Amino acid sequence: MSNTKSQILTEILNREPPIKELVSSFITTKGAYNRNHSVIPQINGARHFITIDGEVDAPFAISVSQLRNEFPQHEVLKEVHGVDWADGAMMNCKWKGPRLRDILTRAQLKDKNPEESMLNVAFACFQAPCQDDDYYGVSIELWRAMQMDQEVILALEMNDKPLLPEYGFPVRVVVPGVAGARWVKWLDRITVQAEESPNFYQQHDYRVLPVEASTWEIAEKYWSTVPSIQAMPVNSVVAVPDDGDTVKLSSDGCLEVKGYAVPAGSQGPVVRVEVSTDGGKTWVDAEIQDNKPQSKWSWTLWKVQVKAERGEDMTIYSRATDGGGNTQPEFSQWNIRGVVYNGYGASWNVNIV
Ligand SMILES: Nc1nc2c(c(=O)[nH]1)N[C@H]1C(S)=C(S)[C@@H](COP(=O)(O)O)O[C@H]1N2
Ligand SMILES: [Mo]
Repeated sequence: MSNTKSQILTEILNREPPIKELVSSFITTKGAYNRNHSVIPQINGARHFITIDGEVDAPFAISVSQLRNEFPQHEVLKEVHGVDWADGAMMNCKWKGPRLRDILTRAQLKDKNPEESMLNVAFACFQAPCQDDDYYGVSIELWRAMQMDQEVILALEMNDKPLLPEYGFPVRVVVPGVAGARWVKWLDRITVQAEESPNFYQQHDYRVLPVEASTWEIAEKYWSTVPSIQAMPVNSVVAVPDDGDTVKLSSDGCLEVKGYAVPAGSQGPVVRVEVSTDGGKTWVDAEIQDNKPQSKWSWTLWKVQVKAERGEDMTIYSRATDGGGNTQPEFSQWNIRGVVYNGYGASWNVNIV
């Protein structure tokens, strides 16, 4: 079975730090990965301003120190969640900065019912040309930015320290539960507008194309027919054992299996993780680790001692369910960009001796 997540997991496993290390701590202090479509700009934070404009009555520009000093600072725990999964869910981090809603409110939104608005909020970074466009731009829905419990912030800090250059210094967008592609780093401009961002990364990437879009040429006519990816689906990963590991059964015929799981959008936390060592015929509940601080956004570490048969090339599956009752399907549908795969988590080719 050619399966996007297995290929991508193979890729993850070649990265630093190894996935086993990653699941050994609840808060990731060292970034495991970094995803950019441009070089990493070096910005002088003392001179950096962002502009807020578009469908507002009082557009303004604001410095980073004003973002820190003139608005209450809000903290949220969430991993960046790349849509190609390999890029995602690799760092469970604390982010801190003003709420986007407070900044938009100061700009006096023209829409007087913004929590149910049909408008969009576009984010742009003009610091460096990107692979497929001359700047990086994406958007989210205005209602998401404005609803208090969505906790969208402009992060100035990551894990209690100023952002590092590679993570967006001096200011990046954090949209809990939403694809990492919308978390714009090195933020320059926020525009309230009717349309989604016109940028390549909103219009021609980060969308789940239908199966018929089987070549990039055919895909061209489908991009505008499907929604942009916003909230991410429930997912899980088997970290221990790894693909290709040889593991020994305990004297009572058990194997320790560990991993992590993430909820769909704002429907967390993950409430159940099941593991199967017989190809999905039978499932055993894993123990959900009670890590603090737990939030509806954060990932869940899990582990279980599960009875297993000895054998070569065994597969170990995981399946997560979140607070909204969303469960991973066995497979999720192929798409040319290979994004948002959320079929069962798996370790492949495990030798159980
Ligand atoms: N300015 C800018 N912001 C960006 C990107 C980019 O290329 N340029 N990449 C996005 C994508 S696709 C992802 S997955 C996340 C990755 O964030 P991280 O490097 O902090 O993990 O940043 C997003 N923000
Ligand atoms: Mo990404």
